[in-house]
Amino acid sequence: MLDPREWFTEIDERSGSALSYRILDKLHEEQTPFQRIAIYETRDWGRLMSIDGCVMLTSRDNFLYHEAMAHIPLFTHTAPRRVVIIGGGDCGTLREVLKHPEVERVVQVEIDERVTRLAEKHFPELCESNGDPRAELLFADGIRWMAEAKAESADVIIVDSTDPVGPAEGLFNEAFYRQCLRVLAPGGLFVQQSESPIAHTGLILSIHRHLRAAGFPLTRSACFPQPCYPSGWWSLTMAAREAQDLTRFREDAARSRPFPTRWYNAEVHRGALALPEFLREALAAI
Ligand code: AG3
Repeated sequence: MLDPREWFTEIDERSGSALSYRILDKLHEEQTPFQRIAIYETRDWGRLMSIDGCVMLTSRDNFLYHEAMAHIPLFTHTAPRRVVIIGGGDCGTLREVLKHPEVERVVQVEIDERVTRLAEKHFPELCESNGDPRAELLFADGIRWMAEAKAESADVIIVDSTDPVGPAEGLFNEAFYRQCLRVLAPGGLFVQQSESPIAHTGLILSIHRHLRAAGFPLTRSACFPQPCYPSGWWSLTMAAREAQDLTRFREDAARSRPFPTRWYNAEVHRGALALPEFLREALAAI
């Protein structure tokens, strides 16, 4: 029997499942005013950050999630210049967004400065673009920030949050989505991490319902692998300010992108948009 202290386990009560990593060391743990953050050295997945017992990322596989969250919306938008990231404190999404040369300004609004400070220390590769003059890192409540933001001031809003419990709960409802719609400029696109297609299907459906109720005419989910999250399979959900076909994207630009990626390419983008039958049926019925 292995010493249980040598394993980090995330228990996902919602789906009645758990996920474990062999760990070598706990590098840090602290309670911030918002949440409990821990950093581990794993044996096989590099470093791992957890928040309130939930895996946020590992060094080895975070590129899947971060590339999906940045490149799918940015190649779907026809001319993404002004980007807002809500959450995203580890800066992995920010780094991918800044790879797009047409992006002129990115404002990231993270509620908990400690997430960023710990990422700078333990995941420096994710923070390597934080000094980019196009990026502004704010530490504030994203819900309040959005309510006070200027109308039509963003082309893309990316919500890179924790699960819809605790500080992130208010990022998954109609009131927040209404503010996002107001802040989006014509042609604008909203995207949110929307949990597991198989383990949290009901949540995905409710995100679509609330987005439509808030006035977004079109919504679309995409699925991608993410081994370190419950079920190993994850999703993002996009919503367009105007009725625009969200299965279309700047495919030529995606093919000739002037930056390296490890997951994203035009083919996986198209593949991620293909909905599994159970999800397609469930979404058709909302
Ligand atoms: N994204 C965290 C997604 C939610 C993970 N949920 C879980 N493990 N139960 C934020 C971190 C990546 N920037």
